Amino acid sequence: MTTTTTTHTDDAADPQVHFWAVPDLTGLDFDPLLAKLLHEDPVARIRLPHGEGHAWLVTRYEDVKFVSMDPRFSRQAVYGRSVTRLAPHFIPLEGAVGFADPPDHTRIRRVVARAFVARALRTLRETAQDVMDGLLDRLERHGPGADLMTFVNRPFPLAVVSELMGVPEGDRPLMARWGDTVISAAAGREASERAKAELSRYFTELIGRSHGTGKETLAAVLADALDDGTLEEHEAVALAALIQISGAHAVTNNSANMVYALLTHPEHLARLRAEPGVLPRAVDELLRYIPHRNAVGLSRIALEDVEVGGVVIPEGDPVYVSYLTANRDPSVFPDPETLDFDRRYNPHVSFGHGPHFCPGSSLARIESEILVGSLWSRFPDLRLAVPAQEIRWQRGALIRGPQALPVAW
Ligand code: FLV
Ligand code: FLV
Repeated sequence: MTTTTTTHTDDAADPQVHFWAVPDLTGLDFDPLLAKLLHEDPVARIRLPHGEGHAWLVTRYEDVKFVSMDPRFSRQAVYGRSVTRLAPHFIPLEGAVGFADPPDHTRIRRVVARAFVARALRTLRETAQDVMDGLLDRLERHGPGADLMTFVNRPFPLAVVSELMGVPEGDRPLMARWGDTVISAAAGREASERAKAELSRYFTELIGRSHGTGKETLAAVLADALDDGTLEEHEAVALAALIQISGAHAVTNNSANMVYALLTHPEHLARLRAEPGVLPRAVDELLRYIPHRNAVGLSRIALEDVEVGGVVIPEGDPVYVSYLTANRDPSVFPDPETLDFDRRYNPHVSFGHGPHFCPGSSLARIESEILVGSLWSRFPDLRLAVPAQEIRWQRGALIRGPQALPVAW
């Protein structure tokens, strides 16, 4: 968190570049460097543990929205560049929508938009509730002391996105393993790249056998898009991998953090129990409040000199935004450090902003509402089975979450 220098880069002598060692934080603690930058150096330069050189980090709400909207900041230009970053590898496969700019980006996104329309989501909501009811039956049979991560938070989002995609039940443990390896800074570059190659082979095969099946799975939609020439195969495969793996991994951990937040804020939990109608608003406030990830994810490259918050970012430099700090900007969110279920105006950016805005945000909200709602209607006295300080948190994570969440009722 302090400004340090290294000996082998151009930034070595530059005291203005913050070296971000990225600590393994516990609970819902907010990264102290992020908080400091938001208030003291809102357009800062940083170095992360992997990659080369420095990047800019933009932390204020309006600046974050500006950078994530403006076409002069390119995702395509990131591909193949060794931008300073948290993970030793890049998470998306080649051809992924995360690395695309318009018009390619627009073409790729349009294909999946169909999978997330209201009618499809109504069906998925019913499926998700059925899955949840089954998981809670198993939890009850196991009895108090059960780990909620094992019984609910891992299997639930995995099952829901697998139903959407058309991944058969028997293949789901593979998905979980690949997700944990790819979306991690701790598995090592080699293991992560191997898992990416395996994912790629898997989805090539799944999409390959979904041609002309008439099914409504996302794999079948992607097969159609290959047949009509909208997508190239590596784009379809990378898109499937990103939705399947990111979708399950993000909700598993974020919803576990929601459960932890409620169990450690008893007044908020009591309010939610007394007024179930508050649930959608509570989920949105939890989305704002929870520090979803460590450090920052995928950068953009400035295609020309661009002024951001009074600082000129030079052409060719990588730029990160932090949605976590944007969500805590006091000029938008009064008393931002307070979890407040009565916040009526809550334009948080937890799903990003601009063209790369999460396509699964509605599904993620549905999943979190079902998870939080069902847990306490089924187990009104649900509580941690160990003191909160004894919960262990994932290490070397990109997306933050507990290792286990032992509960009693
Ligand atoms: O999909 C992305 C993503 C998902 C997420 O849950 C957290 C993130 O930080 C990211 C990200 O940085 C880039 C993505 O493409
Ligand atoms: O956490 C990251 C991430 C998560 C994700 O679900 C998809 C992604 O593309 C990413 C990413 O690119 C960088 C991350 O740190």
